[in-house]
Amino acid sequence: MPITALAHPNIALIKYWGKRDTGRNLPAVGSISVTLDALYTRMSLEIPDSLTEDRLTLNGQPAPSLLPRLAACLDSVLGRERPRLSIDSTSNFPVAAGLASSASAFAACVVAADALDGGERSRDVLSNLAGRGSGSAARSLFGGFAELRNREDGVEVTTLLGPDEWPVEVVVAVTSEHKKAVGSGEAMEISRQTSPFYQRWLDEQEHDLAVARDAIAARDFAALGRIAEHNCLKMHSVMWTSRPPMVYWTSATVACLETVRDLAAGGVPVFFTIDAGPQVKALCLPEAADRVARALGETPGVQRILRSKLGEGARVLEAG
Ligand code: 2P0
Repeated sequence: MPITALAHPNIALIKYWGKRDTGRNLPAVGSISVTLDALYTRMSLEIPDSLTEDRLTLNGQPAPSLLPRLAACLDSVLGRERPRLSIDSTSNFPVAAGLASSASAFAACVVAADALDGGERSRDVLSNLAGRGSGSAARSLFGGFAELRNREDGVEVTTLLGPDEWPVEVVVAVTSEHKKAVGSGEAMEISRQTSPFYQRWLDEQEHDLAVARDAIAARDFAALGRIAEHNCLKMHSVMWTSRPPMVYWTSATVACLETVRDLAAGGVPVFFTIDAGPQVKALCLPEAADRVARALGETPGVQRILRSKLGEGARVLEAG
């Protein structure tokens, strides 16, 4: 019988960009994110009788190119002598297009692998294992507002507020479903090595984290929006000033920013964030969500709108 885990992607409000240790995939800075409820990756693991190699299907199609990273993640949980596995992964949103698909995939992977092995590991251990697969995945073990902090030997993620404690909503304007040209991991390394703003980015992160942490504790939406937009634009400034430059934005991305700014100028509680892709994520208070979704849906270049409340951390769906 397969074991299935479900994990949601998360969207960083205070971003992770850059690694302090590429070998162990440790982030250079802490980060704060929200875990989404409506988007998910569901991953099933099974030990078939006579399999000599791992096998991966993604949304029903064979996906051998994605197998090495997932196999390494499975090795990190189950050991290299583990049995060969049949892995079936399904996501209900575009993969590798700046929607944090690696976060939900690796979070689901470690939770399913742990369950296959008895389910004894703590959330802290699983979060560190997920982070080795993909830095942002460490945060998807936790729901609501989550903060990742560096500690000497790894990372430590905590829940700042659970999903029901401050029910903000996320409206995603999907402007392109194409896979991005440069993956985040490679792009971060280019930024670390070449952007003249990289050190300043590192130096200011503790300040941004503290401001966001306080805003979340006080449920001060406007203050959270100001620091999140600033942090996002600072990260993109680092990307733009890398050599070669990494510009993930399109004209539709810019149009969405204008839409969000116009709404905010009219008193609507909304702010934007953008990750390593052209999609714009608007965070808003629940009473504004219909209006924000409509305005973004009417913005030129927007292909579709995804809406989500905040969700729970990664979990096993069915065992045994
Ligand atoms: C984040 N991003 O904090 C930032 C903001 C994208 C922009 O974490 O190399 O897939 O696998 O550790 O986690 C995307 O990078 O990178 C990411 P790896 P990951 O959400």
